[in-house]
Amino acid sequence: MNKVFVNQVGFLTDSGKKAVLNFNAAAFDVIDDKEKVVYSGKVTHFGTDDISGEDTYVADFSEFKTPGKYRVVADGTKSVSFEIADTVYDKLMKDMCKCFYFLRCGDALDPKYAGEYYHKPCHLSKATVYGEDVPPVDVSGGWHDAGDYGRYSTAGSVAVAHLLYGVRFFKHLLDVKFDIPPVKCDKGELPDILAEVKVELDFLFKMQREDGSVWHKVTTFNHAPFIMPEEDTEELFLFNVSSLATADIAAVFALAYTIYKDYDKAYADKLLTQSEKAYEWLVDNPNPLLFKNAPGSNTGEYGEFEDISNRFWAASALYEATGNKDYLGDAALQMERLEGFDDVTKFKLYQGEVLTCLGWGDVAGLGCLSLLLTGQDIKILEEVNKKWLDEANRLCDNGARNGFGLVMDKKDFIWGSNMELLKYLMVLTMADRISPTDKYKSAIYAGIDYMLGCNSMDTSYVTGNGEKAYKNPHLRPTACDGIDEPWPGLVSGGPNRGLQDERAKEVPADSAPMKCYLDHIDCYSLNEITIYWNSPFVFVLAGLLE
Ligand code: G3I
Ligand code: 9MR
Ligand code: ZN
Repeated sequence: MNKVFVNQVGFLTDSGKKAVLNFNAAAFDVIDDKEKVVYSGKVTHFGTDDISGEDTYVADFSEFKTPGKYRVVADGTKSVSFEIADTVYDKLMKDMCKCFYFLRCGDALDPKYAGEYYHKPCHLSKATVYGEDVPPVDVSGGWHDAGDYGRYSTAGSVAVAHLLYGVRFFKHLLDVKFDIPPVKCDKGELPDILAEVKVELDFLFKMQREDGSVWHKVTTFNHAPFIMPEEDTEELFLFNVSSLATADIAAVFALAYTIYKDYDKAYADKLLTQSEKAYEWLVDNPNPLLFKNAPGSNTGEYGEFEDISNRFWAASALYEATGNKDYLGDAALQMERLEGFDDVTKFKLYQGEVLTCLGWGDVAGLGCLSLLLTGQDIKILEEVNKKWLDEANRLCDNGARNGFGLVMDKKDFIWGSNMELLKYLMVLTMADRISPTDKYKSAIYAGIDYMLGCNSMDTSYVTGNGEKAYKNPHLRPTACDGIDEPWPGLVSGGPNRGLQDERAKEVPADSAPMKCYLDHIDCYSLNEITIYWNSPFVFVLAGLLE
């Protein structure tokens, strides 16, 4: 079927603008909402590739800059409508940030802020410490991780990190208002983004034990069925301490300290104290304490193969926060260890340069963001700059291999592929700060276009944003709140060649990577949502709007 794929939200006036056609057309027009032709151009044949499953033709209208509502039309086939405006992403940003509020656990969501998506208080009972004969612990609060109701220390830390690095690099994030309950601070009220992040930080404090170490997760023994959060009253368990979780919170508390100190001195001091406490535990416990699910338990594992990248992140973040050279020495040491592994693929969960990995499973890239924040002339930064630019160039080479200009490789279409892309866009965003070039900018535009509908599924992967936005996230409240539409701003995991759930088997096995997707609520391996899939998009969009 003939299709015109386009970013369904739209474009900034000055950004690159294109639609991708899966058929040949002599020419294309951009028409306004009264069907008047406002721009015409010729399409360029790109051809086939190994990710999209389409023979593509590109319609570029970057030079058209007049704000308004438009469609692209070619040989009678019309795209969905989209907008050109400098405010075009305002709603998207607000929606994506507000999702964290909707995912809050513990105290009820207030109908005043949550509207019809309100739910009652949940998961307030104390949690049993698995395998230990000690009194149960209050770890209420934070955000539900995803479509499930688990709360996981590493995943939570990484989501917070994307948001807070976003704040550090792109100050205007502090001005985004998304209608959540106000929180007082020394200076009056916290900016919304900091008020929301504080909810998760407060929870992470509770996940830290007296000795500084951190429980890996708190969940029921097995995933709840499709019920509202307040109906999920099964026993909660705190599962084992891991050095992964301990290092990640050491890092994220140090990062948070650098921001909250300008708003709430006492809170910031507590962040730094607890960060250092976690770090001391790591120093006293140099051997990796990884994580495996307890036998028979099926909630998220978030297993990693090494904790070097986590220790590197912690040391880098603490160095940036305190200026203490001991941490810099540790960071350099961990970086050396990380690069010294002879078989990198054995322990890496993602494709690409390990020092640029920014997901829950490989966090060395987050450490590099802290080093980049120092802006200092330090030796390891040379290495970081080089690795980040090399990676950005590798990504641009990928982008040149398909008509969508998408920087992804076939191998990136794994569970949560949209995060693989968003991580790459974070790398390109930083590369463009280190060494600005149009090549990086075009790759970022192409990635955002892909997320918002310019892909061979013709689907926007953010709910409520785009005429053909997906509507059926694997998300328990959405599955059972009786409301037709999910709340807006949820980023889907996206296409996954692994097709790792029962329903996903309905996708033809020979589908192109970009088409290994189904907008079905059962599809947790293709269409779940998580806090750490929303958070990198907030970072990338903040960078774009800077
Ligand atoms: O590392 C390998 C890579 O070498 C290989 O090429 C590729 C192809 O299969 O797979 C890579 O591993 C994948 C791994 O994630 C790393 O990204 C696995 O296939 C994939 O199954 C695994 O998926 C994770 C999934 O849990 C299952 O463990 C997702 O990343 C992770 O986001 C997801 O997290 C869940 C939580 O457990 C529970 N809460 C919801 C959340 C989102 O679905
Ligand atoms: O809903 C769960 C989702 O959040 C997880 O990502 C996924 C993998 O851990 O598991 C989902 O829960 C399924 C469970 O694992 C097996 N029974 C069906 C559940 C979904 O309805
Ligand atoms: Zn809850």
